[in-house]
Amino acid sequence: MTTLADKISQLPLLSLIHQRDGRLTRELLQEPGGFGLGQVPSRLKPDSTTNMVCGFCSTGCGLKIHLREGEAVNLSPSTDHPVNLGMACPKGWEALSVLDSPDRAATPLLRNSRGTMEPVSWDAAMQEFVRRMKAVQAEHGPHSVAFISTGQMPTEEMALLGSLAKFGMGILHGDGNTRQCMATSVVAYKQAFGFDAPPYTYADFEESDALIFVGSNPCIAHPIMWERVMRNPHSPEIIVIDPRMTETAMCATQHLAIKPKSDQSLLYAIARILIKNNWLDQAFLDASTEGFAEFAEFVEPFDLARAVTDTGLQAEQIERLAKTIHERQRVSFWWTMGVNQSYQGVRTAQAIINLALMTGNIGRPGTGANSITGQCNAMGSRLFSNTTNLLGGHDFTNPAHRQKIAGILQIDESLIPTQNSWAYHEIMEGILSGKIRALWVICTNTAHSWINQHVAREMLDRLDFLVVQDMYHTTETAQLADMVLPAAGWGEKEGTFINSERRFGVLKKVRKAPGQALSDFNIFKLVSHYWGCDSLFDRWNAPADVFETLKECSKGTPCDFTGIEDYHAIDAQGGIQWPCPAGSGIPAQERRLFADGVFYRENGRAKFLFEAPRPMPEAPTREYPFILLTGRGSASQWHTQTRTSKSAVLRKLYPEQPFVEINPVDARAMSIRPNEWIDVASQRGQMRVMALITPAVAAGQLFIPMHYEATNRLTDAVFDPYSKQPSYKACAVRVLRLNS
Ligand SMILES: Nc1nc2c(c(=O)[nH]1)N[C@H]1C(S)=C(S)[C@@H](COP(=O)(O)OP(=O)(O)OC[C@H]3O[C@@H](n4cnc5c(=O)[nH]c(N)nc54)[C@H](O)[C@@H]3O)O[C@H]1N2
Ligand SMILES: Nc1nc2c(c(=O)[nH]1)N[C@H]1C(S)=C(S)[C@@H](COP(=O)(O)OP(=O)(O)OC[C@H]3O[C@@H](n4cnc5c(=O)[nH]c(N)nc54)[C@H](O)[C@@H]3O)O[C@H]1N2
Ligand code: SF4
Ligand SMILES: [Mo]
Repeated sequence: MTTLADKISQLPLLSLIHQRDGRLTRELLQEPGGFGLGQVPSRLKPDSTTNMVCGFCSTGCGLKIHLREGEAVNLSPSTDHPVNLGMACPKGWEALSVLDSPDRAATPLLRNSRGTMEPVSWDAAMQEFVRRMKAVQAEHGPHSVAFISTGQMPTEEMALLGSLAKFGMGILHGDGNTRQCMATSVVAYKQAFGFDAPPYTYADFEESDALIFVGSNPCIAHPIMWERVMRNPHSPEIIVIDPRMTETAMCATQHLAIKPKSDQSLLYAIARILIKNNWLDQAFLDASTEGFAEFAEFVEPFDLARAVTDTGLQAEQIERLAKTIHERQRVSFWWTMGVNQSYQGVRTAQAIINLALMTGNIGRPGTGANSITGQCNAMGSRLFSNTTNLLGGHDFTNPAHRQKIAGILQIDESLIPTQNSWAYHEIMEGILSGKIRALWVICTNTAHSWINQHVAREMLDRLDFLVVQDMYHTTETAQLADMVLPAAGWGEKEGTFINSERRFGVLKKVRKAPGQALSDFNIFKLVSHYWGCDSLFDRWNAPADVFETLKECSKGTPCDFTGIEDYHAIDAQGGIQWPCPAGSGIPAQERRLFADGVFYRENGRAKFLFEAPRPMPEAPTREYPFILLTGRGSASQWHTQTRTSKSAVLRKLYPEQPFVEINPVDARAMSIRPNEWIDVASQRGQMRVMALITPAVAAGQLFIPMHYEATNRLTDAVFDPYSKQPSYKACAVRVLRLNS
């Protein structure tokens, strides 16, 4: 039998590209930066090193790439990079090895009439792509085609995709996997501060004398941020608010193992204690905030007794935390997915922000209401992907903003949609209702990571045309696709990422992409060419050109980076944080926001926002008595594992079999033995897992990492009403023993 790999190897490499008008397509097959497939990058000397940022998590560690004849052969963490100071986690160390894998997508693939995937030329793929997308639009209207993008591509690629889709292809609905991750923080910050602006710098990890982590497990998810905490010389209190005894909680001085989704009750009770004792920064409240009196009135009923009932904590634990916040001089609050991925995530995040505001813990070293981002370029996606907002944090519904962006891009203003896109779940539901008929999925793995997979798969199956653009042709989503477009990955292309502390870092091409895989940038350029809208993007021949345009878009906004000259300037500085307006001189290496107490809202004040907590949408019942928590399982696994499972080193560092953490009390009650295979079932699906008996999870709760394909068969598709972020972290499940 001829395998797909055989067929790919039989394809002549470049001759399959039909030179429609010669010049353009040939150029697109040359990677930006002046070197083509198989050639050595001209400006990198052989047998030298070069620096770039890591492409996994949002920490943005600097990696020194060792080159032989211009090709990366090894890497080590950069010792002079301000983020990681010579450290890297296992994923960073293995970043190059995951690129070499037999399942890399090396040529476009098209599903044939027998239902199997056939390698085809770029020309055939592009013609088919355009023919079918346009046919869907002709039959069902322009908005029946949608796209889903990512927080893991360079900013310039996201901006090109968002602009191509929305200004060139007439697509209205496009969202990113950042909806699964960051949407809550975006909305929380916008409402409270007036702009999506995480205020901190990593030096704050070292300068705090109390760090409070809410729903955040940096030991596993952000190991190098955690290393920065470990360097803190101030004997800080480390407080972890997490239902589980996580690796981070084990290192904490206070662990508040709250009942899942009771954070608001706890945070409001703490606010009430601070108010009752007058442990407030009145001067800051008067000068820089709005709505405190209403907030003080609102928290009145959230007394200690109520908090004890709601959270399952002891009164002394809650009082001790309030006292710590009062007594310590530099208190920083950090939150991640335990807050964001909730049906009431926005108000929970704002309950954290409120504590920082009322105690004046913002704008000073070692303080802040700090959302930690997730993916390497989550921040780039939040500001420049043209999905939830118009390039540079602008608003699609604002005529002045549309005019500004149209002017900068030199395009007709009427090409810019005047409405916002549907959110991810609305796009998915649109498939179910027949309004969305074709979907283009770029750099994300919907058929594993989206909530409630049973329904998600059904939705993807209904599409007339599903295109997946990925590094690997084996992802769960690629296997459902009608067409796979082979993409270059980290290390095989250029651009910039923005990390969690708003720092731009540079990505470089130090490896050839396999076969005919192209950078996403060049795939988007090819699409624009075949679609017939390439004149819109005439000025964008390489990522650096987009960077220049985005700079202009950012002018006058809070994320203004007009002062960053080019990629070389970013490199020379070890990354540059926004804001960095032109004329501001060479920026300091570590900068935080709001040092002047002025926020981005019109009146310059931060706003207190609050709302009564709501009951868990799917509370445990007699039939489904456990609460299932999901999240990151180990520092060596990345999400849906398309990348990390390709490294033999990383594979040794994590349990290959899906497992569930279960408390010894529950295990004993059901006579479950260690490592026994059991089934965990929710109302929506079932999953076979190995029992890991551990007191790290409380009785009545279970934890399953998100890295296994079946985890999201269990989760419940409910969403925060403001951010529309999925509530991945809590649903009701039961345990079934196999042989009982
Ligand atoms: N190794 C590794 N690192 C990663 C990633 C990865 O896949 N692997 N992914 C990256 C990405 S995109 C992201 S978004 C981040 C995520 O980083 P984190 O948010 O730190 O990781 P999670 O494990 O998803 O969730 C954090 C914690 O929330 C807790 N939690 C659940 N429910 C509640 C609740 O109701 N209240 C509170 N207070 N806590 C709760 C869980 O027990 C869990 O320990 O990690 C990034 N880093
Ligand atoms: N149950 C549960 N589910 C969750 C979560 C949870 O905590 N619990 N967390 C959610 C969160 S926070 C997140 S961020 C999502 C992550 O979910 P996904 O985004 O689906 O996860 P990844 O595995 O990172 O998928 C990225 C895909 O892009 C491909 N890729 C990598 N680099 C490139 C590139 O440069 N170009 C192209 N075209 N493709 C590339 C990879 O091969 C991979 O298939 O999962 C969410 N799902
Ligand atoms: S901590 Fe994050 S950015 Fe740093 S090496 Fe690990 S995955 Fe890469
Ligand atoms: Mo994420």
